[in-house]
Amino acid sequence: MNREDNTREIIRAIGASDNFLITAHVNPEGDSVGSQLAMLALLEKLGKKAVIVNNDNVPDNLRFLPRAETVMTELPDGFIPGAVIVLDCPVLGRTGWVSQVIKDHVIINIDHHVGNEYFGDANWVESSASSVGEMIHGLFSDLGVQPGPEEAASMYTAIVTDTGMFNYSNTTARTHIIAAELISRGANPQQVFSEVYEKKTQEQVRILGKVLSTLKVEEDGLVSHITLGLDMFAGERSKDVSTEEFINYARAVKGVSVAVFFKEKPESPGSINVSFRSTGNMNVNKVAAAFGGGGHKKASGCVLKGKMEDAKRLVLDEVRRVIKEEGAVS
Ligand SMILES: [Mn+2]
Repeated sequence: MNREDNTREIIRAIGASDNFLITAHVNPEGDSVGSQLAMLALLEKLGKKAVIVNNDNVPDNLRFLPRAETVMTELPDGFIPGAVIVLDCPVLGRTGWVSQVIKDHVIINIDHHVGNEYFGDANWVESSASSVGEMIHGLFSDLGVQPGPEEAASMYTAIVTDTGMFNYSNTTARTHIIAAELISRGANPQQVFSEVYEKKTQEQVRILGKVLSTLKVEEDGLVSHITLGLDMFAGERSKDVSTEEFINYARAVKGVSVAVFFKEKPESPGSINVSFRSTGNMNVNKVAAAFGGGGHKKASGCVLKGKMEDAKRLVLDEVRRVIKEEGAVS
């Protein structure tokens, strides 16, 4: 199916319901939250009702987004959606507990991950899109709805965060054209940059320091990894620390092809979150998939239950195996 067929299917499915539940993947980041808020506004402009329900809270650095305070982590009492819109999720299970309550509803799946499982009743998967935010921007155009300054800010944030501030290989001329249009509609690049990247808490900077000191580089310089352990939060007043960008430091080491970040956080002890970044030809989606996770060729993640040391051993063994198989170069 081409893009028109896909969006037509989505537009038909949106037209068939009056109230929606919008959800996205666990540990939502800029693209998930930004595209959810833009979708919420779009539905309301179409005269429909919608709520956003996620497995986890909106992270601190995204709470500046207009209406971020309306995002819930529980189903509103007695709420029965006509349809559920799942954004930025390659598999339904990535929505966390939410997957259990939505699985028997009409599902509209909008995503840009390679390997999306087309789990929806209507599916629109565009792996060449930089972000779901970019896709929602297209939906505004297709439906003839003008984004206001609030939605423009949300979609701009989605694009900025998923492209690493227009630096990753998913950044295209089209991405910049859309970003320019969103700025002309009221998105403020200086505000987005400052809120998303420059308001670090002292706890965040101290924990970053501890995490960086764990850096290891192995396999002739091809693999780097860093670790965040529960013990690193000892003595810190706040344990609510955004660690999403820490992996960029491991990724920035010269010569590295694959960077891995192992995290065990106070809110989920016994759960080891693993993030992968690839700078070269290696497909880290394969590594994450071996542990039930997923993502993109160059950015992916998975969760392992158990002890940190066991998770590290299993994951690094798999990284080595995939490197051998694919002949990684940085
Ligand atoms: Mn995304």
